[in-house]
Formats: sequence, C-alpha cells, structure tokens
Amino acid sequence: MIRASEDNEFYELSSPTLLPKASGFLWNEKMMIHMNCRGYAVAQFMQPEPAKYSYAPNLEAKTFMQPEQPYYAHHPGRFVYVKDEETGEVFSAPYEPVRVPADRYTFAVGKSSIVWKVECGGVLIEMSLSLPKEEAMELWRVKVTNLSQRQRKLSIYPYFTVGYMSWMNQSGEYHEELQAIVCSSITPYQKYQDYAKIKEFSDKTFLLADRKPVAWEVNQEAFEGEGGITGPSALQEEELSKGDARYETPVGVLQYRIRLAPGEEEAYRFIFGPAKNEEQVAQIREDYFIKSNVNGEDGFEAAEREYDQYIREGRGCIEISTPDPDLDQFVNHWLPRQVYYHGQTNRLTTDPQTRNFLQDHMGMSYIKPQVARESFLLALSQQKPDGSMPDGIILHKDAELKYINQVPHTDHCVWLPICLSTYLDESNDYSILEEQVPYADGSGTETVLEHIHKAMKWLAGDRDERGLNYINQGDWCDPMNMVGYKGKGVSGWLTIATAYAFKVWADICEYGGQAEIAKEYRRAAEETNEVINRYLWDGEWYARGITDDNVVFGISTDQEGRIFINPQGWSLLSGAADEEKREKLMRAVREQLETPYGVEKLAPSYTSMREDVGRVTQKHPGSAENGAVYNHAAAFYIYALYSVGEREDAYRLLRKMLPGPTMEDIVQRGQLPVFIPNYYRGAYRQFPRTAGRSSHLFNTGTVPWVYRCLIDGLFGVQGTPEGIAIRPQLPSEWSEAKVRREFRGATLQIEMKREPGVTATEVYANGVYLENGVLSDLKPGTEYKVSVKIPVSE
Ligand code: CEZ
Repeated sequence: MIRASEDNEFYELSSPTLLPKASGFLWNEKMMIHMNCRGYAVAQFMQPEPAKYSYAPNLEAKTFMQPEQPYYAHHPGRFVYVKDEETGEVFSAPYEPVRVPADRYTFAVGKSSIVWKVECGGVLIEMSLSLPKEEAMELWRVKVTNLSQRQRKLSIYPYFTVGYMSWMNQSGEYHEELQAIVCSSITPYQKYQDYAKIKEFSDKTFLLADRKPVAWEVNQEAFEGEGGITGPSALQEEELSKGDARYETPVGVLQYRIRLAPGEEEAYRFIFGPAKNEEQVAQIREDYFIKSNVNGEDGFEAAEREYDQYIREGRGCIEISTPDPDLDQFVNHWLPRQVYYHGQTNRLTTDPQTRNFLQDHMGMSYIKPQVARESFLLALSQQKPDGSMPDGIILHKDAELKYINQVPHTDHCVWLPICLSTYLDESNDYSILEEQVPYADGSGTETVLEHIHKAMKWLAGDRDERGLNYINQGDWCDPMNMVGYKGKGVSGWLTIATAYAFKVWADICEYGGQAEIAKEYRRAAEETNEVINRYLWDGEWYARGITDDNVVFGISTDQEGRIFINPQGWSLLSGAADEEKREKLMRAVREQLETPYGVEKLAPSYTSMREDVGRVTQKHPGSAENGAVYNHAAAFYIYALYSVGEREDAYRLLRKMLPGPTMEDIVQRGQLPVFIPNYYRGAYRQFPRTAGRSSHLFNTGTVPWVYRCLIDGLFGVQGTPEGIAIRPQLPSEWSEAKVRREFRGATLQIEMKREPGVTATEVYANGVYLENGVLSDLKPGTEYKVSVKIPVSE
C-alpha cells in the first residue's frame, strides 16, 4: 500500500482513500505547492508577500501556513476529467472530484516531481507536476493511454482551479493566439497609498497549453451547471461552450477529443501560474514551448531538468545504513530535503520569526554553510544596541513584522549561540566571530562576538529579583501569552534555556580564544542552574513557569498542564538536573507524556481557558501547543537525552517521529513518511481516537534538531575544533550501522559494529587507533575508513 520506489526517488501510495490526506510538496525560489493524493493543491508564490493564483471559492483570509487544512469538494485542485464519448461514462484523475474508484492507482511523491498513474476502465492517465527553479509556475504533463483492446473515443478535460480571485474585479477568457486561458483580477485594497504596490502585482492566472484544445470553459458556474463539480453538466455536451467569466468565478478547463487505438497514447503539457500581463504569458509560451536549446530541449524540459538539479543540491552530509530501512530511507532521502526547504525559502515569509530563522539556518549549516553564515550575520545586523533581538528578521526592504511578530517574546537571544554552535561544528569557521556587524539603529558596528555577548547580557538582565527570566507575552511557546504580560511572570523553560545558552557560549568563547570570559559564562550558567533548582523543581519534574500573580504552573497539583516537556529536556542540557532528578523527570515523561506517536508537549491538555497562562490553553486539546506530539519540542527532548547518553529513550522517541512501520500506525497518522509534520495529535489519554493524526504541516523547526540528533547523538559524528569526534550511541537493538559522513571536504566511511570482548568503544581510522575517538587533521578530498568497535552490551 505504501513503499519507497525501487530507485528510492519516490514514495508511493496505491490508494486514494487509505490516507486521503497523504501529500507531498514542491518548492522553488518563488513558490511552494502542497499537493495531496486526490488532486487538491495549496500553492502560494512570493511577490514579495505570499499570494495566490489558485484560490478557494470564497474570500480567503491571508494568514501563515496552517496545520490540518480541511479539504472540501471545491478546494483548489488540479484534475483531469475523462469522458468515454461512446458510453458517456466519466471519471477523474487523480481521484477528485468524481471519485470513481480506479482499477489501479499510484500516487508517487518524488523529490522534484509528484506523479500519479490512474487506470480506470482501460484508460490510463499519467499526471506529473514539476516546477522550474526560479519562476512561480507549475509544469504539468498529462498522458492518456488506451490500455483496452478496442478503439476508444475519449474527451479529456484538464481542470485547473482559479477560484474566487477578488471582490473588486475578476474575469477570464481564452486567448487563441496564446493557446491559453488568462484570468484577470485586482488584489482588493482600499487605501490609495497601496495602489503603487498593487499595480505591480501578478494578478493574472494563466493556463497555457502546448496543444490546441478543441474547446474550453472559463466560467466555473457554466461548467458545473446543475451537475456540480462532481458531475459537471458541461461534460454532457459534445463540446464545452467556449465561455468566459465577466465578474464571475473563473476556471481553467480545456477539452481534447481523441481517438485512440489499443495501446495508443497522447501526451499534453500545461503551464499554470500567476502572471502580470498577457505579454508575459506570450513570453512564457515562447520560452517553454516554442524555442529549443542546443540540445534540442524546449524550455519546459530544460526547466524540469534544472529543477531536479536544484533539489539535488540540498543533499545532507550523512548517508546511513542501519537495521531500520525506514529510518535509512527517511534520513537519506527526505530529511535533508526538508531541512534544505526551510533554509532556502525561510518558510515563504519575508519576516520569519527570529527563532525560526536561526534554527532553520542551524539546519542549513549541514547543507549550505555559506547560506547559514550569511543568515546569522543578517540576523545580528537587526539586533538592537541593548542586546535584544527583534521578533522577526526582515528579509525584504518592503517587509514588515506581521502576525505573531507583533507580540513581544523574550527567547530570541538564546538561539544565537545554540544555532551558531552547529555552524561552527560543521565549518570550524571561528573567523565569523570577528566579523563586524552593524546594529539595527545604525549606531555603529561591532564584532559577532560582541553582539552575542550583548545578547547574553540582555538575557542575564531581563530577570526578576529571583534570577528567573521574564516571559512577557511568550517564549518559544508562541501562544503562552498571558503568563507574564503584566511584567512579572517568568518562564521556567527560558531560564533553563538561558543557562544552556551560557554554557554553549562559554564553549564557543573558549575555542575563540577567550578563556577568561568563558569562565564567567560557566559561572553564570551554574548560578542560573541553582536558581532553577530552587524555584522550579517540583519534586518529580521541573515547573514550566511562574505567573504574574506568582503562581507556579506545570506542577503536580495542576489538573491540566501538569507537566511540560520543555523544562525537562532543557534541564538535562543546562546541567540543572543531577542524576537523581534526571531519572525522576525521565520517568515522569515516560509515564505522563509518552504516547505511541511520540512525546507530548504537555499533559493533560487544557480543556478550558486558563487566563494566567493564555491562549495556548484555548487551542483544541491535543492540537498544536496544547498537548500535541509537537515534534519541535519532542526533538529538543531527544537531543537532550543524547546529550546525557540516554540512548534508549532517545532512539525510541526519535523513531516515533516517523509514521510506521506498521500499517495501522501509518493509517492513524494519515501521512507518508516524506516529511516530519509540525505535530501529531496528542491528548492520547484524553482523546485516543484522534491521537497520532498528522498536522500535514511541513514547516517546522523540528528537522534541524533531528539532524543534530543524528549527527551529535545517534551516530556521534560531530565536528569539533580539532576535527571530528566519533562517539556513536546506537540503541541496544542494533548490532551494527554504517555511516558515510561528508565533513569539511573529506569523506568518512564509518562502520560501527558490536564486538564480543570489547569493553569500551574503540575507534580506528585507516587502521590507526584514535585517542578519545577524535579524528583530527582531516584533509579535504581524502576518504577515511573508520571502524568503530562497540561493546555487545552497553
Ligand atoms: O508556530 C510555531 C512557531 O513558528 O510555534 C512554535 C514556535 O516556537 C515557532 O517559532 C511553538 O509555539 O501562533 C500560533 O498559535 C501558532 O500555532 C504558532 O505558534 C505555530 C504554528 O504551529 C505555525 O507553525
């Protein structure tokens, strides 16, 4: 039912109803499209703010990408209706809107294309979607094959949703000379000041065909008639009526009438996307369908090839072979792609949240370290002279802070050393610390080192008399907005995270030649850890915070929100938790937060508003931050477990981030293992029916942390100033693993094996024993054979 294709290029699903929301996504430099297996699509492009060209049927709110998007009959989609002209029978590929069960069906999510094969009544429809590298447009191929033993007379109707474009102005018509449907609109606005911006928008939606259709329809209502979208009346006529839309909802439908002998096929190509004007559509037609290059390729083919190349550039730096083939598949093929997507697109925002931006580029350190470097410098150039970081990083001159970035959060500074440390581990580029960077107000420049000192001082200063960090209207947890809005409430997690940030920064300072300063930060971390243990330890685990009214929460006497994951894991990182506390809090997590789908962010989920905590308690119990298996938080915890050598719990939870391996688990999650979603539903003990269900939202800070868990934890192949430290933490159920690690220009072929007689892990590089497992003086362009001998029981 689901499996990786033989060449590992695709992940395939053989039913449109088993996981009805199964999906894949493609992106390029300007756009993103999320396609589900049944033909529904969510696409947006940047101009520079996110905009649509295929709209919902009614006025859509502009918002950030949301989890658990509902699909419905008129949801934007890309379909092909197929009519047998002799029998009048109609089906649609890939499945919506007619919903005729196919005789054979495959939905294959690839890295640079999404492909369907749908066979119904002896007709095979193959559809594929790809993108060009730079431009906002979809490249579609549709192939029709007669698999039956008789001559077939068919009508094929590719259908592209245009939808409700604008309440001010919308229309559409077919242009003979372009062989295209072009729909026009004006983005609604009211202030005359906006006109200058609006007039530059690509407010048209076009559907360009490489082959001339016999007929078309541009009027949604006329197309559907009384039959509706599942059985459009227009299909009952011999030919579509060649209609247009005049302040009516437009649609892009074309008709091809074909006669196919047994075995015969016909192929079509379409381009669908936004455009500024008809001239641009004409140019696209010329570039993609008419002109060809020296290799005889036209622009369409060349674009598909270039796009594939672009996606391949996002390769990770490890390739693994373990006893768990599903993990291998995900880590080798899909995880780096998702990390790359974040680093390359910044989640299709022009003002990414500062913590997201920094963590996304922490991930990019493994893929394109140069991009990560530039991003860290950019973020620091927006730091205020008092050391605080803004809530979002402005990426475009016209961008402004929107949505959540208008709400003050106090955690942004902690991510600076934490994310930078990964970049340094990978690149060893300590010269970045000496880089001169301006401040947001233009008040001169200082080195990166000074910038981060200021950030750390800001964190040390933004505390109450007890030494606990203020939360204001939120920390990592966006919607925890009412703990401290009166100016008194503090964040337990942030205090702990600050201690950890001090420690990480101390290490960086030391390697950067500032041993004295490093000592100060270590002392500050220790003092913070003492404060944490004095005010936040609840006996079995750490509290989440203390409200404006001095009420400690996230503790055993709370009916709801009794335990939160973040303070537990981060206290392992900061060193606040000694061994006894570690055991206790790990037990509490296992008992109260762990589920078959991973570890929940908090439990029990809140079922009603807690006014001294905030809107997080108003989210549906078990969704998002209110007690879902929020993978970002789960990844922190797993990372923390590895940091203290708790390999068994770490691996068990890491594995739970992926759907499978059992079919039952995959069905419950409803998602293909081609990305990690931001959450799986939690509240397992309250609402088991929905627990495990994927949010299908692939924007998440989870993935760089999962990569770090693999590099620093599970396989233990982390960079150090001297070279690379080989310290695997394989789960006891594995007797061996192989890792190919690309590192600072060298390649390491590492074989890890449990061997009888070995009492402590031994590491050899090209046969030579390595002290502490550290391989130093690596030469770029060289391949090293590393063998790791691990005790049988460990
Ligand atoms: O967004 C994420 C943020 O992008 O939530 C995380 C936070 O650390 C990330 O920076 C945890 O709060 O405003 C809301 O209520 C939204 O739910 C966001 O908090 C959340 C969404 O899941 C979007 O991904």
